[in-house]
Amino acid sequence: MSTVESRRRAGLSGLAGLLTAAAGIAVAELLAALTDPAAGPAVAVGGVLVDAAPTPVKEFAVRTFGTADKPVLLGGIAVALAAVAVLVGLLAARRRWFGPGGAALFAIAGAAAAMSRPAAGPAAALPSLLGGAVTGIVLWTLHRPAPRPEGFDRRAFLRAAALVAVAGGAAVVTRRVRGGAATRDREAVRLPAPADPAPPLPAGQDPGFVTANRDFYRVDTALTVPRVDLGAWRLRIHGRVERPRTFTFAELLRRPLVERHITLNCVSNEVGGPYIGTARWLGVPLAPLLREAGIDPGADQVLARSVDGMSIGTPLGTVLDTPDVLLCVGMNGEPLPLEHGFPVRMLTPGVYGYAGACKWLTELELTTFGAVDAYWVARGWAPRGPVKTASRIDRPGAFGRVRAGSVPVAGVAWAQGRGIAAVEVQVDAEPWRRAELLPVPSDVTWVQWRLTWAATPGPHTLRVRAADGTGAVQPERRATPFPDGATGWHTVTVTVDG
Ligand SMILES: Nc1nc2c(c(=O)[nH]1)N[C@H]1C(S)=C(S)[C@@H](COP(=O)(O)O)O[C@H]1N2
Ligand SMILES: [Mo]
Repeated sequence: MSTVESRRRAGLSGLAGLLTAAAGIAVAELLAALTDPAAGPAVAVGGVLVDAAPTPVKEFAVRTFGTADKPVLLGGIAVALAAVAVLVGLLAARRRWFGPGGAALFAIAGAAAAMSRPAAGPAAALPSLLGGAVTGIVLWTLHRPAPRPEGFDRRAFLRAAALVAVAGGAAVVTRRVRGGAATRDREAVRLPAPADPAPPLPAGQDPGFVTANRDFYRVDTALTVPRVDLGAWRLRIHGRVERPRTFTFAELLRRPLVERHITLNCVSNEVGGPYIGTARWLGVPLAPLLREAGIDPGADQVLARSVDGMSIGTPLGTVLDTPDVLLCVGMNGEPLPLEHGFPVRMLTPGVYGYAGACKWLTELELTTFGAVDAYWVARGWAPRGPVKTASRIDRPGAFGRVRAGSVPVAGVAWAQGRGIAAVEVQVDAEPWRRAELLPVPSDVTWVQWRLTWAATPGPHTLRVRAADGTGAVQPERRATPFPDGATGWHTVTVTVDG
């Protein structure tokens, strides 16, 4: 055989590996879309990797890719899978058994991943096993020993290509249709008026005080947004309570609802980072619900669990003593967006999201910190996550250019629960200057601040620091987010043109 010919055959064998793997995955994803979307091999393997990733890797992913971390991970899996599929194709051309053998290994890995996912039963293995069988059988028939001019069965090749197109297309359509059901459920929700509406925002605020839902940051481990079937959804309160209870969504909506402006932020936010937002939340106060269930005095942790297997533990004392710890059903006048936890999420003012804001909530278990480590705590983050006092310069932007003269400097500062007493800004080595604080509705929101700077030409460095309601000034010392939140003064460098 000529070199050209053997190269051509190797190319075709590699392509056959790729194509048959794609056919298998398409069939697996179609079966998953029809039965249990979480059992699809791509999302299941991705989910296992997310949960298994060491904390520094997760931190790196959130820091580097932000909300795009999920597409980046899924893309990485696809590239790795493609490389192995090509390899299996090449090996199968030499030894026919390598095809089904390689496919079986993949099927087992996908099945194991799917079965290990939260709320998965043995049936979760089926999509991967079926997909593996398809890949194995097609590879086997492709490499029929009968000599053919192309080196393998051309008709089987075309059939595999057709299978990829049909099954893949059907899987995408099925997912869309099923996903659409959650969207329709959400659109059909009519939120009752709050029994206790949010106090009106004081006059004189900047428009950016409330973050629009579409601009609100998103941080979670869910590779695909959980789509909850509202009719089947229940919230269970159990554990160390005298009277365990279960609520439907309609039952929750019948309770008196409270509406508040509350700022939520992520422990992974770097100094100056974007993972913070303020919304007008509508929800059921949690403390009375727990009291009605009869709290066992031995409990000290409220462990929230979600449909996607997340667990988030909040100190029981914080839940009982903080006003307005809510089971949220509404965000800025709408039902919760799917990405932000539809139908119900928890919100604990003054506590970072990882320790107080479980999305897609299904369960609240009263337990102890001694008995259960929640998801992030098991990964080394602090068990309790009180928000640290912080501040950020939003204008001028980092490395921005401004014209000499009067330059507006503005930003936000937050210390939910303690409130912000003062914000100061320093230009280069000049004395610190007090910023003006815009009015706020309560001490659980961020505070907008501003001052005017007489900017002179040249490069300048601006720094900001805040003092909370107790008078404590945020520490200058830089700390990374892990394990209990970043510290340090946000600093930006700007160039002033003459
Ligand atoms: N189910 C679930 N809830 C979750 C998370 C998650 O990964 N899964 N992440 C938490 C974290 S770390 C934060 S900061 C907030 C972010 O809420 P948002 O995405 O609505 O802004 O959700 C919290 N609730
Ligand atoms: Mo977070």
